[in-house]
Amino acid sequence: MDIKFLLPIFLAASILVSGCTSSPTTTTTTAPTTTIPATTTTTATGATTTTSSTTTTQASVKEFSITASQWKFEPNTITVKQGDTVKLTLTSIDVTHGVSIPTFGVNKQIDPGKTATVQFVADKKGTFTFACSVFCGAGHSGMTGKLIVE
Ligand SMILES: [Cu+2]
Repeated sequence: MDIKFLLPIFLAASILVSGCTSSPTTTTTTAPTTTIPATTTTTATGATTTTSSTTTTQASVKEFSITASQWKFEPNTITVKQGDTVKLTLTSIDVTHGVSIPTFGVNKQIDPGKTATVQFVADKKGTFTFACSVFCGAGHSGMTGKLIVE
């Protein structure tokens, strides 16, 4: 084998290698923000707003401070108007309690010495029981209150 014969091959090979490595196209692949169109499922019936009460109920924010202790809520009855945004500020003066109002998707733990807040829209009329959702002793099952939405 002659060196003159090998040289062009070597050169060609080195160009190829350098050609590949010298241009590192650093494409920073940022994840394309695929905006998934919100599938708005419109009800076939066409949303007909129900129950237009004769008295124009002014929806407002109703705030309540509730103290939880073994084994009661104080106050244990709260009354709001349908459509009101209900804001509950809950404190426990002894052990860990909780508050659960399943109809409105409320379930919050109330740690002693801490303030827990929950907010929901009382969009359904009726009398709903709220209950302690964290076992807190012998009287736990009777630790309930009433939410009246009129
Ligand atoms: Cu409890």
